[in-house]
Amino acid sequence: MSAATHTLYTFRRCPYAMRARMALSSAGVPVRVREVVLRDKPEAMLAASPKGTVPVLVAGNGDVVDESLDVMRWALAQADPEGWLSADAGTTDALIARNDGPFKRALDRYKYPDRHPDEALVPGAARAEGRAILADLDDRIRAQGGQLVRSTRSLADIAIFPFVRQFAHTDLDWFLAQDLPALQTWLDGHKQSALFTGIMAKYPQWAPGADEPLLPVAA
Ligand SMILES: N[C@@H](CCC(=O)N[C@@H](CS)C(=O)NCC(=O)O)C(=O)O
Repeated sequence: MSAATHTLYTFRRCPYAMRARMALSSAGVPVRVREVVLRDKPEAMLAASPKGTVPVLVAGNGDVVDESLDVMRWALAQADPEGWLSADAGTTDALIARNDGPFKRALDRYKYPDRHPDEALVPGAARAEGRAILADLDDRIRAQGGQLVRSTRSLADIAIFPFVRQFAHTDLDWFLAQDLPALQTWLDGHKQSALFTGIMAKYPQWAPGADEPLLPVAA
């Protein structure tokens, strides 16, 4: 077994952590996984990154990378076997910014309307806002022949797919009834990919001294 020098604080169901794990797995970077429970964050994680969000990567040289997109880029800078970083950068950045901004905002209000008591939420408005973005993604995937920026997966697909998955699963019957066939096929493909199923392995909560399994490396 290769000695892993890097540590990742992660939470299995967090979409930000998912995209970081997928990039690390694709790059084949040896990383030891520390599964976090968000209401019981380990002191070592907070010492490394006091802002208290996952994912947090602590590199072997002591560098701390605590934004998911930075973790993705850090991983791909070491190895990028599918050329995820070579897809058009302007399109990639714009798609990710819209995902992390307006789409995430709509997702939160659609999935957790009770968490926004100060806002007069119009029923159905958040879902409609999200759907408009999904319709644009559907058009793009059709135009590109399979993925968001080109025919094969790249940084934008991996950064965005965990959020689309969460939106779809909020009411899967509704999602599947929408006329978004290219997006539905795209989502299904990512959900079934070896890359995704590999990084969704379940681990018990980490505590100091506990096992630190290696993140699976994509074949
Ligand atoms: N901008 C951050 C966002 C990460 C984030 O918000 N993660 C959530 C979980 S999905 C979190 O850790 N929230 C802190 C908490 O719930 O205590 C990134 O891209 O890494």
